[in-house]
Amino acid sequence: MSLFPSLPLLLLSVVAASSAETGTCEDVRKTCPVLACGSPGINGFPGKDGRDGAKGEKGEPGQGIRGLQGPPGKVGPPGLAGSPGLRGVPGLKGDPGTCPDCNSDLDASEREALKSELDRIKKWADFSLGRKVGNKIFLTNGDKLTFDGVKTLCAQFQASVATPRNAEENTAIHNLAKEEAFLGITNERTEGQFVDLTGSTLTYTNWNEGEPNNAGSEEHCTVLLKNGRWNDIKCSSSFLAVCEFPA
Ligand SMILES: [Ca+2]
Ligand SMILES: [Ca+2]
Repeated sequence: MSLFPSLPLLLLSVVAASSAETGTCEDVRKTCPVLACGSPGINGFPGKDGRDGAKGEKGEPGQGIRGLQGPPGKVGPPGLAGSPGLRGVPGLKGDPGTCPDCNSDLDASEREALKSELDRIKKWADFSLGRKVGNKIFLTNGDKLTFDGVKTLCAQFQASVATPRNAEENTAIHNLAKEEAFLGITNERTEGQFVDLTGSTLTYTNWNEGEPNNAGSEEHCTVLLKNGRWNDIKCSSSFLAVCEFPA
């Protein structure tokens, strides 16, 4: 008999030694007695992801604790301007102002000296040029102007066209004017109704005989004649300018 076992016996010995390692291999060996069982293989890679499923129904509101309020959002754009408010009540009366050029710093003696000087100048004017009656003084510069021209001239000196309110003032103008002179009396606004330059109805008149006659339907101004009486005349004619100033 040989010292070495036969080949079939050797294979059976190897299979018997490894038969206790796995049940699966044993099961396989039952169907194939000559198959040698090895170690289990390693796991393969995971398969690809499946397709997304259908969208589920909306869930019920949660029951958890409400979170804290977030920070304020950004400031929005400015709105449209509102309507003006009601007028406020008047403020309190302010303090008296100052006027550096008003000579308010003149003392009593200086003011008295100025007043005396002014009175003296008025007397010069009265003596040399005009005629003072009551609180008026009538002056002329000798110009002959239309009625509008006389009004403008007098206004430049804060005066008005000479307008006699009584016989004494009429005489004063007559003595001053050596020529026919315009008076501040017209019916430019309403024919037949002579008024003074403030629009007031006359309380004294001294019309010449037959006047006012509105000759040619164009006599709407008044001139003092050389006899001291009045005549209505065209305003566009030129006569002596006499102004009256407060005295
Ligand atoms: Ca007239
Ligand atoms: Ca006339």
